[in-house]
Amino acid sequence: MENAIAESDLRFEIPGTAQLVEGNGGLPKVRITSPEAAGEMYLHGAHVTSWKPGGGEEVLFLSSQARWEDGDPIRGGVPVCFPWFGGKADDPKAPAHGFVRTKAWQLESIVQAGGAVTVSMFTESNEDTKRWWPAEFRLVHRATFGSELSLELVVTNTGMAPLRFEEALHAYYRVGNIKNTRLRGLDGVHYFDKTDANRKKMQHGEIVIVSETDRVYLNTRDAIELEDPVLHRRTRVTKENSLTTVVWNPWAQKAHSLSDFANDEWMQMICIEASNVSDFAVDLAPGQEHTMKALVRIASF
Ligand code: TA6
Repeated sequence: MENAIAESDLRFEIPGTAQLVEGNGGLPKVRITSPEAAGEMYLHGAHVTSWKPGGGEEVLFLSSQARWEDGDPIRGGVPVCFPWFGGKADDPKAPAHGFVRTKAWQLESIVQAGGAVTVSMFTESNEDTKRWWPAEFRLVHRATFGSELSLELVVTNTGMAPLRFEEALHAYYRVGNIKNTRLRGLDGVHYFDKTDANRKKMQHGEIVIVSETDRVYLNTRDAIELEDPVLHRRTRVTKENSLTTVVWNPWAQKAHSLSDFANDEWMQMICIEASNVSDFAVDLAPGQEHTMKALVRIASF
């Protein structure tokens, strides 16, 4: 069965620290229990679904209604969007956010360094991917679970032709109550408002979520800080090689329309997505490699 734990992957396990176990829906996952953090990453979509620094509170939001099936994305955690973001411009039938979040990846390595553990998974172009996208590529998602969460997305053009792609680490953060959160770091940045015909607007001051919010902030490398007075924590996301930041909360009505999302869960999450989308898609020459990185830190107050 494609989604069973591969015997050959057991060699990557680190006794007492990194186990390959059967997760929801029977999908295999790597479970991390290290001195610095606990965490989980599914081979399905190379999807990080849990990070608890210092064995403390969960930082990522995961829907109670998430689907755990080959061919479906997992609602919550960190879906990997590639090689396009949202709908595919020239093919309305193509899966939203690309095709790598809905399929099984392969385990490349599990490495412990001090109290942190790095799990690397990869996927490559094949006959299936070429049905949607002709390029030859290799994609690695490297997640380091420690007192910080580090996520690296490495794209290699393994073909003879140049390629262009969009990418996003579509992270869902758990919040106490979305109405009380504040988001800083995007003041003065232009964005496309997907709730208003993609009109181009400018952010003034901090972001307060008061309705459905779906924005692509443009040409920004800045760190983003999420302040949550209910959970008494600040979540700081710094980025490398990422020129767009997507901010999303479906609010009530959109939440109702999502079959893998409970009706009231919109109050408990916000997506902050290190990305390269829209006008900031990445061009890669044959043989070239591109690494986008997001680093997440938590501070209590
Ligand atoms: O990242 C924001 C967004 O592009 C929204 O437009 C919304 O559709 C969200 O992603 C979730 O997309 P999904 O395909 O996972 O339902």
